[in-house]
Amino acid sequence: MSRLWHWSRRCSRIFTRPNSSLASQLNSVTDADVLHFSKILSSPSSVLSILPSISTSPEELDIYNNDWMGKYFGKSTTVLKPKTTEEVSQIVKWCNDKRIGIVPQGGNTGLVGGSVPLRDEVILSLSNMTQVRSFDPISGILVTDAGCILQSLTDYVAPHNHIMPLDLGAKGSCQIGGNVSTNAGGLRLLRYGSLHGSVLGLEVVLPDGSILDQLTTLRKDNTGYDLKQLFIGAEGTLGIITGVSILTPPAPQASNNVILALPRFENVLPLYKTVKRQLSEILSAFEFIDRTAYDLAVKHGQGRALSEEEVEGAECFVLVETSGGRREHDEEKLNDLLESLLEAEEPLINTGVLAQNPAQFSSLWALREGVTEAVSKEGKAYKYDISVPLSTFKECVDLTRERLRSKGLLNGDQVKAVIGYGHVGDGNLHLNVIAKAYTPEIQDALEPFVFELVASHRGSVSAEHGIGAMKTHALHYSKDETSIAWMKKIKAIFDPNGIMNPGKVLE
Ligand code: FAD
Ligand code: 2HG
Ligand code: ZN
Repeated sequence: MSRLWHWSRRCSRIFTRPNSSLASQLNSVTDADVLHFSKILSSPSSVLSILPSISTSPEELDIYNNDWMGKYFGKSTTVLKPKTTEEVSQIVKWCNDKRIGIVPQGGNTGLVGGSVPLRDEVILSLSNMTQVRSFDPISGILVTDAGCILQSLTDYVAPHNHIMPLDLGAKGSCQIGGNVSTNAGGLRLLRYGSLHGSVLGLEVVLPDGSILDQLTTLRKDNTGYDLKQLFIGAEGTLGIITGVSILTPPAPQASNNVILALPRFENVLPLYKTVKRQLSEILSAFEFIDRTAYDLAVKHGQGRALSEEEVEGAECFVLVETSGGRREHDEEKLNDLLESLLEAEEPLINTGVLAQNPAQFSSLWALREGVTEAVSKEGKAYKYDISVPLSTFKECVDLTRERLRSKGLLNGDQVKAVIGYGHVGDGNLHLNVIAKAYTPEIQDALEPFVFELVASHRGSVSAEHGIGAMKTHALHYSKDETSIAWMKKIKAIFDPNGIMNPGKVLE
């Protein structure tokens, strides 16, 4: 507990508080509320509370109150883990009547402080809602509880030769409801598009406790407004997603990948153009890692490290994945690509290392997916998840580094490294500043600097991780006044009492 107050005094911008007038009118959970929740929930282990009637130890609540990065934290006294939509509905109805704030929580892997309370809101964890409701192996449509972990769904559909339309480094912990609520992008977006396309239906408990049943399995349904789209990416501010209907694509017959070492960042764009042209329909991912990010991943033991010779003179790396229908055909295309790249008069790459077997395939991916983990082992990360023109990726990283240098912060004692990596195919750069600790000086050097930089390119301050608690004050850099005003009206219609994830997304 002392850490929380220590931080709240020293660094108020990180310990964000909900500041809307509605949020300040919300009530704390009382012991009478906890007794009521215990009656709603079928299993006694579904209620964790430090209040007298349950007396859970405060340490047991730590994992729910603290986020994945160790950056955001709340002081919730009570965590509820319902097993059914009906239980969720009854909890929400009670909270709405009593004006108690609710934070929906999935796998708590979010990177913008959206999944933990800002004060003492109730945490409603979906982790006990883990039933697959149906799967149609012909259409590939999966209907599932929102609390299912992404990896377990991938394992569930695999024997039917299907895959989930999204994949991300947090797949072992994040839940499908969390993925939908953040409109997670990840490593397959280039091929399978965003969740706005692959989610067919949702079941949502609305802030008054009513259940919106839009859990359709129809591919086509043009009957009026498509309400489910509002909840995709709403970060739990409009309701609690309890069920998801999602289209799973057939597993590709053949997948391959290659890591390419580039002498200069400037080669990334022409390389992307060449790769798209030559691989055309079998290209499924084109991911970028700068040299510092690569070195960090290797330092912290993520994935397959290239030999010293292979990385010599490389300024950055690109991971290319192919997914297609016939192995020989795809391998031939990939080999032709590599040959032409290496034999070009002015080669865009220094070298390319092709996975030779499934273990190497996974290991190359682990290197890319492992950057976030490596960053967290190296220090405390300030994460900017931005959409900017591809040609400006390096400039954004370099200008941020220079900014920190000019403030005298780029030294091992404060900022350790500034790195860039991300999804080139989606125009999404992950700009990470790795510090020894979160401090107000670094925060002030970075913001609004980074947001202004993004706005100068007409980019987005959140390409895929969302707004959460981190960027409520920065929404206007990417959305105009009219858009924000309409978002607020929509929030007020669904949640007039402001109980759903207060202080997140909208100020
Ligand atoms: P949580 O973190 O628990 O919650 C996230 C938000 O959704 C919160 O606002 C929460 O209130 C809300 N929420 C959760 N469940 C529900 C629900 N059922 N109903 C309503 N609201 C809900 N993100 C990407 O987009 N692409 C990536 O490639 C990617 N890679 C990552 C790699 C690592 C190692 C880590 C740690 C994170 C990564 N993320 C990535 C971020 C994060 O994993 C995603 O945002 C993920 O979708 C969050 O899912 P979750 O279940 O952990 O949700
Ligand atoms: C990724 O693409 C994730 O690896 C995480 O979106 C990015 O940690 C980050 O900044
Ligand atoms: Zn990402």
